Amino acid sequence: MSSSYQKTRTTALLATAFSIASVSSVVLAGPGQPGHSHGHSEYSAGQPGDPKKPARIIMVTMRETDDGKMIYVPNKVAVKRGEQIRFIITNAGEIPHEFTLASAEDNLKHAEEMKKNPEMEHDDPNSKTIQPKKKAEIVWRFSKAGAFEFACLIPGHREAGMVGTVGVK
Ligand SMILES: [Cu+2]
Repeated sequence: MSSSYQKTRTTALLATAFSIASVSSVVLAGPGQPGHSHGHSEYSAGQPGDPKKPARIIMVTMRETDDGKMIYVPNKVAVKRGEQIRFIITNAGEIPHEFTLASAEDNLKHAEEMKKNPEMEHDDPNSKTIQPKKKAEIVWRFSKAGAFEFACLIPGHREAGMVGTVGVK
């Protein structure tokens, strides 16, 4: 009798402790992700995708050219609103490059910040720095219609041609 009472009591205490723990972890986690080093709380080009859901694959290659340009191939992508894309990005060049998916306005602001900190590397849901001969993936849901872009914000690279457009209809 008394051991059965004891067991019930322990279970109730554990349940209470568990619910307190889960409530406080929700509070601690807060509303957004801290992820981005420049304090953006939202992404301008849609939202991070869900790797478990279907996605159309788009392969993008980055490289330098013999005449001094830096390019993405392709540099133009068309997407349907709501579509999820898995970008598989290869750096086929000789130097590091990045792929940052955002509005042109955000990318230009971000590029200004990178001039102060050119060695900055990105590993965010919408932005990857990729070393020569390496690959990275971005799974992205284009939840908003509009014109967006992917660009390399390493100083001088966007100006050398490293910008591509994404049209979302
Ligand atoms: Cu670059």
